[in-house]
Amino acid sequence: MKRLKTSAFVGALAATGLALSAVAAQAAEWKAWNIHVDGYPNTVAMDKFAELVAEKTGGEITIKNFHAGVLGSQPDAIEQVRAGALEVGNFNLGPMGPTVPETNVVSLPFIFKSPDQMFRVLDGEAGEIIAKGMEAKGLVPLAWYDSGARSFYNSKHAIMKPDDVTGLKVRVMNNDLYSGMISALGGNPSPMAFAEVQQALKTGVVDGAENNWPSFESTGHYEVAGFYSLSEHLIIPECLCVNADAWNALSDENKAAIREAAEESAVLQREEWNKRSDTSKDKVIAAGVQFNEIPDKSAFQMAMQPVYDGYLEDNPDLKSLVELIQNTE
Ligand code: GTR
Repeated sequence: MKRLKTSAFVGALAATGLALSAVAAQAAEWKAWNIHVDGYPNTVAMDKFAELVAEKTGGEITIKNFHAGVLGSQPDAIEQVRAGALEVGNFNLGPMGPTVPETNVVSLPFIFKSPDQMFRVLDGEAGEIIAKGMEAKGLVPLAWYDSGARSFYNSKHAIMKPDDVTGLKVRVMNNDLYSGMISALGGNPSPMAFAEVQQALKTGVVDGAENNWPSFESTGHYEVAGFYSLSEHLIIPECLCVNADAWNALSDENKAAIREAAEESAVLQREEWNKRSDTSKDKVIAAGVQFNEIPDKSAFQMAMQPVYDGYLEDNPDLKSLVELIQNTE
């Protein structure tokens, strides 16, 4: 039997005299976590996602977005979506690494050649392995968002070679791989939540951090860290994820509708991302940030060998996944 949309369903129930309270069980409101502020590509895309989900499920599922990290830090939010306290999250795969070893592969510095190659990887077999790893831990990825490439910035000096990182206190996301990455360059890693970085830069608790252009700009970090050096050492995908139990409880019709909504939101996110990367870069340079390219990144890449060795020692069975990514054109 074809499923009825909510309004028709309510009408049918009323006609048969059933209690309306039974209807409430059919409709669900999902809470969604997002770290970014208004106008950020991911925020725009999540608002679109909410709009499309309501439309495409005929109001059976609605999404309430909580932007700007008001529901807490990213590592906590990942656990909350896994536990079902929240249903949806737009997560960077970086802070997910400690929970889902398969996702950690994307946190190996320089593993991707470009964001385009990253999306080709995600659309192929490696993407399936990563998605399965997430599902096994209670997170279903619906679509992949762009987050460009991350580069180093700091308040002291331009970075041209690994030695320039020596002695710098650098904020990293919560993941031992990133601490290992900074240590391998001779810096002092400081794992910290995103929301705390601005203050830590201001007070000198850290000298620098690393992120893409839009986050460097949207957080105001550029106001206190005036050197941005284009290392592009990490290209990390982000997912629009849903709690596995909430997902599995859906009808096939609603699953298809929500996946379609997620994919459409990802198309919008990637368009917005490209625009915002340019405007953010222009804005911070106009504000006086000294920006430098690093023409030869091979010394940085070579310095990352201990990070790869450590990862493969801990996860010998994921060697083929690393190679699969490295061999993807
Ligand atoms: C941003 C990313 C966020 C968060 C943040 C960070 O680029 O979109 O999800 O991971 O970086 O550095 O904590």
